[in-house]
Amino acid sequence: MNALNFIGGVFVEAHDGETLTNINPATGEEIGRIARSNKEDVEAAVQASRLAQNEWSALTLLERADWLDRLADGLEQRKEELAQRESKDTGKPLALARRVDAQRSIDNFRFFANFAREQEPEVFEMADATNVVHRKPIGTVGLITPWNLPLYLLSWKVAPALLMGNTIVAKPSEMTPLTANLLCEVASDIGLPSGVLNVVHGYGPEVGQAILEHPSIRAISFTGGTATGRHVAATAAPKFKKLSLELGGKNATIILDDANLDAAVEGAVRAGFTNGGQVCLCGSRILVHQSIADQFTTKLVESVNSMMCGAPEDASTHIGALISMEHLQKVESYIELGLEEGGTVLTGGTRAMTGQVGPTQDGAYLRPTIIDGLDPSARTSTEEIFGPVVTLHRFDSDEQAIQIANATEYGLAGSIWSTDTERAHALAQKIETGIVWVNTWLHRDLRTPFGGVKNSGVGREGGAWSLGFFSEPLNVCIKHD
Ligand code: TXE
Repeated sequence: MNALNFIGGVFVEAHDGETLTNINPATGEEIGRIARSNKEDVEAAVQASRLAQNEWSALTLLERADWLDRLADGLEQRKEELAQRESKDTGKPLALARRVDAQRSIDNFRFFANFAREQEPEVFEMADATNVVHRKPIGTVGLITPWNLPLYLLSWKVAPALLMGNTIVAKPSEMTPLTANLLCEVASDIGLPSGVLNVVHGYGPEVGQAILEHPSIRAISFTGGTATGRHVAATAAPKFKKLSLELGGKNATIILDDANLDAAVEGAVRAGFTNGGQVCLCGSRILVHQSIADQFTTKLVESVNSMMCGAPEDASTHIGALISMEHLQKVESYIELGLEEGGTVLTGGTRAMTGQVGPTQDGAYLRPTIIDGLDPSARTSTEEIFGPVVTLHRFDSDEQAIQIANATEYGLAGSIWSTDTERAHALAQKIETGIVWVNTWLHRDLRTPFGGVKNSGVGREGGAWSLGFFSEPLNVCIKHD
């Protein structure tokens, strides 16, 4: 299955006819070829978007909301194919691709369509004047997205960007192109006006960089690694482009002394190992109160040992393949580092699938891993690993838990487990982060702000925050006669 560019409503090869290989990380097999684009392709996409801009932004908010519903309907009809493509592209369990990636991609379009219908005019009355705020389109916006939740994260940006009257030049990760193209196929089938949505594939430094630099692209919404995010900001900021950066995380799962132990273990495992730990929101550091640490650790190891590491299409698989062999090696290097820094591997750390003795030759498999005994300031405890690896830390007081939670350069998410929700809510406000879940994890109300602080990014998306980012407010103040 190849991935061509989608420009001006048609699927086309890259300008230079170049392609790159798409690998299924669960088998090591080539899935197909991907258009390897460059700035010529970005230029063509921008031109197509500009031709479509006036007609698209002339529609009303409600007319564009209807288009979002049509996109959701089209994805719904192809939901199983969406999940299959996502699982093949990423190596993630098919069941997870169905439950999370496919469902949330559809929900993203439906949510913003309905959210638009709830919007009230923004009018501010003065004694002698009326102020009316108009939310105008930015124009052509650039969307650059990563490989861990490919269409889930791309649709999270496409939906509000289209809703607010913008046209799009999007670049998915070069490792996961397939579901972006499924969205384009749906767009084509429903007759979305040509040039409104354009997708160009290829390497970040070649295509992504061209998007960052293009003078007609006036806003960039980026999700990816902090290092790349730093480069994105450095390139786009001097050009005064609007920027939304959703970057890495090293989130703390904090288990207080009064937590419901079974619920906390289940929550910590979900937060730590969902999608093989390849979610920026994952709870990759587990902080547990000294008084319950031994009991908790025993249950945690038992629960992690029961996780099935296996082929994505196997219904019993909890942990599929990681995104690539290179990424697997990066994750393994952190396990090595953890041992060098004085940690102890309580379970995992091997390449075998469940029930298998030797390493799995062709797939990027790694058993879920717990490293105990590390100093909270160790590199393994503070740098983003982005794999099925958690570090375990003990604390004696709430204050110490907060101190450890805040002791990284990141600040994206986290969770607190306690039977006293008031105590947990008060503690949550002391964590330097963007989102804290209490007695749950990844429980999402799409109206709420999503994003982080420090090296986890700049800005928020979600509900009104997305409508705000993807529009330029114009205030008209009318003096009463
Ligand atoms: O991200 P990248 P990758 C973290 C995680 C992971 C690391 C790298 O730690 O190990 O980031 O992952 C495009 N100009 N997260 O390689 O490199 C690139 O092609 C413009 C956290 O996926 O940031 C891709 O489309 N664009 C993250 C997108 O940026 C460039 C989820 C993200 O790639 C570019 C994924 C450039 N110079 C990884 N270089 C999260 N917050 O969820 C690359 N790109």
